[in-house]
Amino acid sequence: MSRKFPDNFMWGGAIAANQVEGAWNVDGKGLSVADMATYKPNVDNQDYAKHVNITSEFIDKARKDTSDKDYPKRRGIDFYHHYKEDLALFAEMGFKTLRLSIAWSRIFPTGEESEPNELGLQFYENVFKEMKRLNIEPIVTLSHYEMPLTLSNKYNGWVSRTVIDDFVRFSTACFNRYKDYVKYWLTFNEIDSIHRHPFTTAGIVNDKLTPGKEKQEIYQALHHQFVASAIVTKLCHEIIQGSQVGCMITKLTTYPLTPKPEDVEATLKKNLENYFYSDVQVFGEYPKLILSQLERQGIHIQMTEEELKVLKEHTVDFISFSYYMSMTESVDPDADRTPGNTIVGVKNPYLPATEWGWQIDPKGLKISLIELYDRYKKPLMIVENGMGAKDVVEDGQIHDPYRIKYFQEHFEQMWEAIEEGVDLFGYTSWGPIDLVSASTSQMSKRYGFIYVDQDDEGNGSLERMRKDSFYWYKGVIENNAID
Ligand code: BGP
Repeated sequence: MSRKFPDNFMWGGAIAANQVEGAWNVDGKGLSVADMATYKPNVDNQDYAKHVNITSEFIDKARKDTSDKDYPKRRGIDFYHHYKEDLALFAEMGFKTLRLSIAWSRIFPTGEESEPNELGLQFYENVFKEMKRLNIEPIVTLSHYEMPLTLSNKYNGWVSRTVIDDFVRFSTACFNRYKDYVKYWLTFNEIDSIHRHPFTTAGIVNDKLTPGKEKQEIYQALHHQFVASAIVTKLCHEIIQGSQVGCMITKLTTYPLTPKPEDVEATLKKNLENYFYSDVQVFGEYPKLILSQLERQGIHIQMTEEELKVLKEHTVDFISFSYYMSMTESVDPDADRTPGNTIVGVKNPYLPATEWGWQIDPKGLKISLIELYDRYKKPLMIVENGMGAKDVVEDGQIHDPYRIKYFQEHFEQMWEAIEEGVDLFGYTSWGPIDLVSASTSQMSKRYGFIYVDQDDEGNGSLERMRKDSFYWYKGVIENNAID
């Protein structure tokens, strides 16, 4: 049976500047937190705790490595110089859209300049022009796990309100320059992940937080991001006619491990927390239960009347999210807890997992779509989904049936959700071309339909090769249907 997707369904892929571009010090680019956080594969950042709690000492060490000329391919697959080739491959697969991000530190190297860096602006303009020529609609994330390192050093990133103005200046420069090319914008990638890795998401250095006030300051930083997001949503609508702005959250649909009421209650609380981030951006206000929960923990976010007004008046047009796995909750302290990325949850006995412990749950995607649509009644877009796996090259070919199976099963659930009435207008797989993993900096954790010849240490020819899944995805897009 062939299952058709709606006409004009936006099929494509998603990448992030700091995971593909490389060229970290080219054409005036400043250092960004991403250049520090996961600066070298298989070294310090293998330790989750270090990844999450970045210290000043860690940054100093990373900064020294940054000046190491022997590490030219650092952080990426040199998309900066290969973008035409890569876009051509995406076009060959029939991509209708590509989600990509702009490196803030290419446009404002320290974040504090009054004028943008022309060479940085030009790079993305070239990319968008090429995409236009290939009929690939861009979806642009303004902040995907990075910001200028200077802002992190000086202000401890988003902890300071000052950064809102810097972000608004950066976003305005982007809107003005790219208004003829970009209609779809996302403000912050996985805004909820500030608690999981505050450095990459918000430039927060652990030892610069005030002792005893760590949580308070992280929530304050999050509030500043919410406000910045609302302000730039307003500006985007004003500057770019017909523009559409979305929020972007990590969808972590959570199931109770058992029907025991205590497990169900714990799950309910988890899900309230999960919805908090999109609630603020879609409904324009903080959920009362979350505020009360924070108050009970002694956390008082400072918010002005004016900020609350901006939040209320400038909500998003659509909801986008990443979906890699579902979560399971239990009050039993002995329940089996599996590490997955920087998220630790209870192991669901019904689900298989990837090599990195991420539990694969296609049905969870359908559940997520239904939950989100029922709650918000706004168009949805899946902007990240995929499976990290180790691929093997045999006689110049890459057979990846596991990846095809993963996507096929997720697409079936998307189709069912649409059939049941969910307004899902697009899908971008994560990492349509192999790129550097955010949590591990490994190259060998591959997501792509396109293989890139580069190992964990940055060695390799950077040659691009089509995997079996490349032809499979091309077929899906061509038919706008799955078999
Ligand atoms: C998301 C991030 C992406 C991406 C993805 C896969 O949370 O938005 O940047 O990296 O996870 O994660 P990883 O690269 O750690 O496998």
